[in-house]
Amino acid sequence: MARTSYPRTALAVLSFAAFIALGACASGSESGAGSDSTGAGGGGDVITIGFAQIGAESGWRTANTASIKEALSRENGFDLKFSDAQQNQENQIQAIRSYIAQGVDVIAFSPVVESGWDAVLQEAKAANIPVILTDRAIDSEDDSLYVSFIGADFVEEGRRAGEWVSENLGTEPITVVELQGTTGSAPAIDRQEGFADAVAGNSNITMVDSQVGNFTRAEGKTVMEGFLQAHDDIDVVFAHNDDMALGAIEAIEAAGLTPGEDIKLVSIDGVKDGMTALAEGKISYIVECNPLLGPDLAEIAKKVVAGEEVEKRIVTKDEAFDQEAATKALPDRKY
Ligand code: GYE
Repeated sequence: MARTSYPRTALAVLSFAAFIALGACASGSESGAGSDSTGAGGGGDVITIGFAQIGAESGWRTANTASIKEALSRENGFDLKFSDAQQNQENQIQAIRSYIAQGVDVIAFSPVVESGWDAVLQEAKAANIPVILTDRAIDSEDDSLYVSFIGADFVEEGRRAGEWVSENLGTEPITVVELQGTTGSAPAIDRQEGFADAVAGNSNITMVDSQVGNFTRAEGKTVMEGFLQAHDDIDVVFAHNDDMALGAIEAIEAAGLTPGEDIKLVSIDGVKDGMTALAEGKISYIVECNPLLGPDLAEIAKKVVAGEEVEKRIVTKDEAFDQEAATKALPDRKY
């Protein structure tokens, strides 16, 4: 696999150019919704990093943003420029373009969807700005467009959820509905694939419906209301994240049914609200997805700027929880 490193001298020149550029347009404007910056940066040992976040769609994302802001702090040697794309790819592309124009040292982002990044990442490459992917992958033929990708194995997460359903609930005939994450996003595509793979060999399991809930609680609720109207025999909900499962719980309760008894739920993430619902027996099983990617990102960014080789792929480790394990883990849960 190709490894890309950016020599220290090239980056020093780049930082200097950025410093000049920033000086030339002191009032500088930043595009993209919700942008903020922690300082001028560009000179000395401070690493200027532009982070184009997806949005604030879930508890997972909130924890992820907090981790990134904490790790890429002034005290840790970073000048962070942060933007929130509100789940819109165009906003994210604009934010990345503005980081290129500002001549930041490093660009990092979580791609909202997998495809459509080649053009803007070619521009970053032409400007000699290394790009680090966090959380979600891109679908591109050209893996020289980024230096490293830090995130979980989403296919494996889906598979673990599917295996649990198959072994624990698929011992008798059951119907399953699926709440999908954002269309075209890596976690939605991969978790669907992993789950489908794991239950494929179990003839007791019938997938009766699968719709997009966009990783939000509100849409999870709306989609579940539709499922309940369309099907009167749902046994299990597989939600691609906790927030959609929590929305589905609201819909199930509003319909006079008991989550965990009449309809069982399985989800992915392991955020506090999800783990609480699991401890209460409303959700039956959660596969964890760790959102605390800030420290890994800080380490990789420092290495890249120092011209050191970095791992092309860093896979984060996930656990899985049932009711008992969630009850035990909750008091020390960081997010
Ligand atoms: O599972 C979901 C969030 O990309 C892993 O995005 C992330 C997913 C996470 O909105 O809650």
